This record gives sequence, structure tokens and C-alpha cells, in this order.
Amino acid sequence: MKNHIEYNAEVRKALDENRAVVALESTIISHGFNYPENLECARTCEKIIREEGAVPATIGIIPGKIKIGLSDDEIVYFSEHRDVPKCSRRDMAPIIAGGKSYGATTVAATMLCAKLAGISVFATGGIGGVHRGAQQTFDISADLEELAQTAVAVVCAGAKSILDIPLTLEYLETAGVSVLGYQTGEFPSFYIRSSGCAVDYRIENPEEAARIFKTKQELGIKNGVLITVPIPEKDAMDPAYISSCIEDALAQAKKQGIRGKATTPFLLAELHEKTGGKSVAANKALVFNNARVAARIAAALATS
Ligand code: PSU
Ligand code: MN
Repeated sequence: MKNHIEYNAEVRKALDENRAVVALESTIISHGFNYPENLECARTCEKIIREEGAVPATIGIIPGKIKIGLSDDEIVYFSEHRDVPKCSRRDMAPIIAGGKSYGATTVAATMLCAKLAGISVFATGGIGGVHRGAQQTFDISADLEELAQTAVAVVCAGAKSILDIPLTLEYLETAGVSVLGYQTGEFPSFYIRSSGCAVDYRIENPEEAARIFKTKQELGIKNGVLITVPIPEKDAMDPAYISSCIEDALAQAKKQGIRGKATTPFLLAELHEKTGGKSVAANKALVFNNARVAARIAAALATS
């Protein structure tokens, strides 16, 4: 049976030797930032993971297959082409079978690919979640369903308050996903460190995260673990300011009738524009911080 996966040599070797590997997504490259910040961000994440002694594996779809560990040229392609389709779980088979298109993998699709490749730790910025107004729109990110069924530890800065955070946490509770706070008791909300919502468990260091993930595996619990890391204090934005920008972005989305998979990229782009780049700086800082924490967790897992 075809497994549809191509590995870069460095990642393949690290996996064979049971060394620390950290997965990274490609939707954040094609749809999360503009060029050239997206390229700089993707390269810097890889560099940070290497500095910590782990191997980065940026994941995306190249024509006809999943690539585990995009080459630098491929990363350049994803950053220069904002028309690469955003690819979640439901898009994987059609895009790969079609054999022609690249695909920028979301958190959900990247988790799926990481699991297929035997990678346990994945760093990103923020996860998708339950959108505000989901009672009417049914807009709930496939990222949550993926966390419900795929055994990967996702390191993120929580979720943006473009989402309904209390409902997102309710969903994760129903799905049986352990939500951990890395040196915090509060679920972080991306640009700011707080959300007013508690996490299930506070952890203090990478070893604790690794121990929890390993225990979950030993117990045969098949779902993911969410490790939430607050943005570093010095990079956090002013809560009142960002919250008013988010309200504006949501109003704009409603006015323009933005729906479905376009919603999250639209809201991100609106925020980037409204804050005149301030949100981009914060976004980069938190992604880099998550990459570092994820590399340390992967290292702790590899030696446990
Ligand atoms: N949240 C962010 N930045 C992002 C995304 C989410 O702060 O780039 C991306 C991730 O790839 C995530 C996807 O998996 O958006 C969620 O999209 P949707 O809400 O359509 O499931
Ligand atoms: Mn959606």
C-alpha cells in the first residue's frame, strides 16, 4: 500500500535514531503572514528548533504527496504563493490524489501528517477553535476534532479571541483533550497572556509535559494534548487595544459575508492591517517562543 509520504533525509535519519523532531505547519506560511515575514518566520522557527538540538520538520503537501521536512526551496514556494490551498483533514485525499497541487497544511492536517510520520510534538501559533456565533454558523475548526483523535502534542499560545474561548475549552473537554498551561494556570489568548479561563493543569517544565504525553500513550489514550504557552511578557499586546481591533475585524468579516475556510485567514489579515504590523511582531514572537518550548519537550520525550 502506498503511504504517500516523502521525508527529507535529515528528518528521516533523526526519526530512525529516535532523536527529537518538531513538526511545523505550512498554513501559517501561506495564509498566516504576508511575504516576506512568512518566509522569515518559517526559517527562524527552524533555526530555533535546531539551536535547541532538535530537528525541524515543516510539513506541507507537494504535488502528489505529503512532504515531511520541506526543503528551503519548498518553504520559499509556500511563502511566495498565497494561493496554495489551505488544506485541512478533509482536503488531504483530494489534493494528494489530484497529484498537481501544493497544499498548505492547517493544524489539523499537520497533526494528521505528523502522526503518520511518527512525530509526536508540533509547534504552532494558535489553534483554530469554536468561532463566535458558532451557535448559528456551526463554524468549529477541524483542529478541535483532530485533537480529539490524533495523538500529537500541540504547542501553541492558546487561541485568539477572534474565537469563543470558553466554548473552545468546552469542546476540548468533551473531546477528552488535556489542556495544559506551561508556567500558567490560565489559558492564554495569543496576543495577550490571559483569557479569564483556567487550564486543566499547570505544568512548569518540558519534562513534565513529556511525562504527561508519555503516560497518555501508555494508557492507550489516542487523542492529542494541548500545551498552551503564554506569549512572553515583553511581547504581549495591550488587551483593550487588541480586543477593539478584534471587534472591528469581526464586524468587517460579517459585513463582507466571509465564511468557511476563508474566515480565519481573513480575520488574521484584517488584524495585521489594523494594528499596523504590531500584531505581526507579537505573532512572530509567540511562534518563536512556542518553537523553543516544543523543541525542549521533544528533547525530553526523546530521552524519556
Ligand atoms: N490561528 C492563528 N494563525 C493561523 C491559524 C490559526 O492564529 O495561521 C491557521 C492554522 O493553520 C489553523 C487554521 O489550523 O488557521 C484554522 O483554520 P480554520 O479556523 O478554518 O479551521
Ligand atoms: Mn471554520
